[in-house]
Amino acid sequence: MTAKTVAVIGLGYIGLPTAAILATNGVKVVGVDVSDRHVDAVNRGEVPFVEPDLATHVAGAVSQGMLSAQKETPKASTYIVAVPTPFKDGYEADLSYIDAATDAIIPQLEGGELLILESTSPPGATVHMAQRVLQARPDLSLDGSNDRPLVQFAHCPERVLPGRVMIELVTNDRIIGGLTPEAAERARDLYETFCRAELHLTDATTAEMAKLTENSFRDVNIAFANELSIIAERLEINVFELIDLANKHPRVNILQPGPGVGGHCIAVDPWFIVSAAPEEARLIRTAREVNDHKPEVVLGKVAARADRYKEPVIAALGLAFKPDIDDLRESPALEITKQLAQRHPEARILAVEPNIDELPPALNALDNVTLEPTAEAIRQADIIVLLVDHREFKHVDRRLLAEKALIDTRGVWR
Ligand code: SAJ
Repeated sequence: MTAKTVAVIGLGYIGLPTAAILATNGVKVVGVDVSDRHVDAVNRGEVPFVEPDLATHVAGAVSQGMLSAQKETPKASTYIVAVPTPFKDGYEADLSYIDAATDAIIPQLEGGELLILESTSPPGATVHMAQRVLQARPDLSLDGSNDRPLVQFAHCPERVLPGRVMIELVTNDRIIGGLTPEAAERARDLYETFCRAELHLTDATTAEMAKLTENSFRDVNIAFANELSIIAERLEINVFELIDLANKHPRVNILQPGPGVGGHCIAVDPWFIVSAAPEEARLIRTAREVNDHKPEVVLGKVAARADRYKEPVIAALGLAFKPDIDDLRESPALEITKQLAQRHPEARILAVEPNIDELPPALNALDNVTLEPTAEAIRQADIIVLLVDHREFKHVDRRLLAEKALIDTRGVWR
């Protein structure tokens, strides 16, 4: 076994940056991924997706021989598992990727290894991983008892914001939850090689819940803002002004309403808490429901305007799940645009997304949707629905909006 090799399982949005930053800080890293595209890209010193500064780290680490990638799980002293944890029907977490990664590690274990779960996980996932290993390998133990060699487990959730990953990996505090205190200390020694902020040690289940709690806090706060937007509509006042004013209070900090909550974290993670404690997690569940209902509210507002035209031209500004990125995953803006096209076959839908070059398959299959530049869509539209607060939309000449029916879900043009 290579004494100090770290194997990072999953070379995606979290695994690859973590592998690269360890490697550029003197740790020998082998990255593992099921995708040939990811493995080949990394071995060429390239990055298979966009993230500022990541390419420089990967290229440097590969050229110095500190980082390589392969499809097989190698022997290593530490394993970091950073694979997806989506949810299944009924919002229960799907641990099949974690299980598959664990099953590939099991035959490589010789005793003395540390397994770190980084994937956002439901409470109990690290214990589940340890049980899976120990069931398959009764020759190993968590505490070295009965002369059985030790295998250690920790959960160290990532908390980095896409677009700022290489900065936040270094500057964000980290939570490290060990199944034993020794496992947490050993994981801390590894993360200390690149993390300059504080490392907080706890148990694994608290660490799992801390990550879910952070994203649920944000989801509940956004749900509050979204509910206020619906109340404000009824009262015929401007919700963005309302929130600005309430936030002048020193102890009030309300987030912004929008067309719904997207992405693969905040719209997913709260369900892991609900699924773990369905009776108790009432507020967290309601927040999810409020945010998931918001696209329907926006569609209702557009329908009320569209009914006044025989063949309305509707510009949908923005498809991404948040501003100034090209990520369309779980995007309410994309879903609203698709629903507009399906529910209003008589309408022409002009989709605008400055960060992509072609329509995604979900829209390309529809006859009445085209991808248009911002100015052209605004020029042609009867109705404009602003769905994402991209920089480009903030700078639109307001005179071009006169005489158009406007639905500004982000308060960009108020
Ligand atoms: N949103 C609003 N109103 C707001 C803020 C956000 O409607 O005031 C919407 C956005 O438009 C977007 C969604 O929420 O659709 C999520 O965006 P986000 O910027 O809040 O969060 P993510 O999903 O990009 O990243 C989050 C971060 N978590 C927190 O800020 C607590 C990040 O630090 C985590 O690492 C990431 O989830 C993750 O991987 O879990």
